Amino acid sequence: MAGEFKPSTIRGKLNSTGLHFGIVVSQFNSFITDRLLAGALDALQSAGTAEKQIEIVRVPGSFEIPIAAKKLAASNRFDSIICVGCVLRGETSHYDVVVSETARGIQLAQLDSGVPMILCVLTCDTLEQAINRAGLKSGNKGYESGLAAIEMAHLSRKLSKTSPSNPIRPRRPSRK
Ligand code: INI
Repeated sequence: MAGEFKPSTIRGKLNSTGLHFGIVVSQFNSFITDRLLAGALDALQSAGTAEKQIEIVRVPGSFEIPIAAKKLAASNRFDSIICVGCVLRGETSHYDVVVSETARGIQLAQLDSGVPMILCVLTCDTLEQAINRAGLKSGNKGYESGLAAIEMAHLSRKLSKTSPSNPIRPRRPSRK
């Protein structure tokens, strides 16, 4: 019988000592985004994060989140950034544009900067759905995002240390 098959696994811890977090919050649908923000802060505080480890930036709408998140990342002061917004489907196709460009912008910002960004942007058909996902029935997406921000901050540090472009051990020369 083969022995136990246990490849090494890298994962982030849920302890925020020494980490700094940026939170970008859209003011559009603030009734919802304020609840998401409260959930994220709750998660960060439960993990021992102090106020001075967190900076909050408010933007007009979700569409403006990516530029603010990218600028925060460029400051090199943050280990991860939580992007908080709520887009509700209206009568026009504006919803689709805001949803896709916000998600795309956040993804580009994290890939360009290398700073993990957590997508806490609700995209819902109705206000009721959004209320449920902001703490009423289906948990609080903000809380989940706070935990994800801590985990990704750790993971990102670990992966940077072990990345082939920044090896902790020199790679073995390949055999010819
Ligand atoms: N912004 C949101 O965050 N949620 C919405 O539901 C929304 N709707 O429906 O229009 C919204 N629009 C504003 C947009 O994000 C920009 O702030 C605006 O277009 C100015 O660039």
